[in-house]
Amino acid sequence: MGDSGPTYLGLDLSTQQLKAVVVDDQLQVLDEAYVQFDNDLPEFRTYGGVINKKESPSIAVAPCLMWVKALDMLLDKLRVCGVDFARVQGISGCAQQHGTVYWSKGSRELLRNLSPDKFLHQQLCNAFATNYSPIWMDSSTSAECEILEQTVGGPQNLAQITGSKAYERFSGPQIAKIWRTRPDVYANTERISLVSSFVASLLVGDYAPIDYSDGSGMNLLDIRTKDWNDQLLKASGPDLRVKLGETVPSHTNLATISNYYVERFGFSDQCRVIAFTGDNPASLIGMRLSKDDLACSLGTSDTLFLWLDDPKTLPEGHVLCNPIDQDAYMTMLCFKNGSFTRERIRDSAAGGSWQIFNELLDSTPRGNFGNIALYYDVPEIIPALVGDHRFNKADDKISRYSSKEVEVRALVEGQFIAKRAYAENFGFTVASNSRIIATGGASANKAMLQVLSDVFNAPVYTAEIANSAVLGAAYLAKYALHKDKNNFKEITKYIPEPKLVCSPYSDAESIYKPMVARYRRIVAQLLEQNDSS
Ligand code: 5FX
Repeated sequence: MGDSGPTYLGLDLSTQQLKAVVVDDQLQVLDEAYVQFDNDLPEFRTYGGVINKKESPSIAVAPCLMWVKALDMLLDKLRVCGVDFARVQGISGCAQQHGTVYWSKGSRELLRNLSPDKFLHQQLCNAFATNYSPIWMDSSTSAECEILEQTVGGPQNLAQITGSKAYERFSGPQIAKIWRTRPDVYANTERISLVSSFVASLLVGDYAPIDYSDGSGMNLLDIRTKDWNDQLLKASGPDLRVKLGETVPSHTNLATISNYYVERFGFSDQCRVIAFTGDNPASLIGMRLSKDDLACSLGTSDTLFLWLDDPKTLPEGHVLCNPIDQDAYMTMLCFKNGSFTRERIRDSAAGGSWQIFNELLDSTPRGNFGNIALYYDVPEIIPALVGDHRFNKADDKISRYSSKEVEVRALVEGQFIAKRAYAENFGFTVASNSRIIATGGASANKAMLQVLSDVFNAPVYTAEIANSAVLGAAYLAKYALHKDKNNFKEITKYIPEPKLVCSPYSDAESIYKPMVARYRRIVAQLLEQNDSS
């Protein structure tokens, strides 16, 4: 194949940067580049890629023209790296979920007539009905959440239809807020894109459709029929069906790349653009999660990903359409108290040393002498609790443990027992071939992964996939172009398998199964106390 075989380009427009990865036909990474918004585009004055106003901290927006400018810059960076764009057969991408872009009237014509002689941002500076796109960190739409839930008879019904109860960051409430508070912006909007379909639009030179998976993060899409729910559309703004356009499977081969990129960067005029999706569905692809696996990302916040054959309605957590298998689903469970909470206990119990933390962890037996605890620095999403809650063997609530090692194990076991309980609620059970795939910063800590393995009674694997979302986008590009001949497994067969790091001890299930049941009772009690206080 040498230097002349086909390549695929994956993009990821995340909160802080726009990333690119070029892979060869065997999906091995050839080149990578990124544009960091704060440093590379200081004129937009973002902090972490976001603009927050002091006077209204719940509002979080990003300048969409910054994202436009970043695309030209990124392609220029790749060219400087020596990327031969003529070899790129397919491009796909992903983006931070939930953010919305409001194209102004007449913008479709601008997109269709992009001139290769000018930068994109020069040509699209008047293309937006609002220059500031609300993003996933915005939490200013409580009123709209309430309206959407009431429209369909409550949060449970909304979750049943769209896969999630109303969340302030979700696009439906965000669109409804624009309609309610800035009717002129709404009226001047020709098309609403998600951040993902917005980048795809720039590449095809036309409005690109929203894919089912990213569309599941809107509180507007019926995840079973894959069509917009008319009641919810009506509650979010007039003529919204037209403004949102049709929805498509995530692996849809959309169109050839716009002539702008052929002339300006030397892409082939045959290069295909595949639908873009959300960063979380793209991560599921990048991790190559199979049906019986569970992915556990241990970072600032911890996230679990599961493959679901059928959607399940639960009060918390998100069910999204699966980006690879059109008939399947995925679930995403976010836990806010991840590494900061682990670091707090490391600092208080182990003087800030991970090595001492691990020694303390290893010096206590599985089950921690019957002690069980929950630690939440910030209000947790699931369960909705805050503060530290320590219990002894007799289930009495106590204010502290007598030893540091008990405190350390209580933290780690408590975090993983919670994950098992909520994964089980979504139907996860360990099968003989199940793997727990650990990613994120804390997945380098073997002592902690041993506890993860014991709590789930399943082997834990790690994969060196720091950039699972952008890689997932590149894999999606190849998959979409070859799915008629090969399934996803065959297409990704060259990628090294995750490495086995820990296996459960033989007594693990007898210890942790009862602890999961105890955890459920404790949480129910704490929630009940909160309700009555
Ligand atoms: C998921 O629901 C989220 O809000 C975040 O993970 C964003 O997708 C981050 F980009």
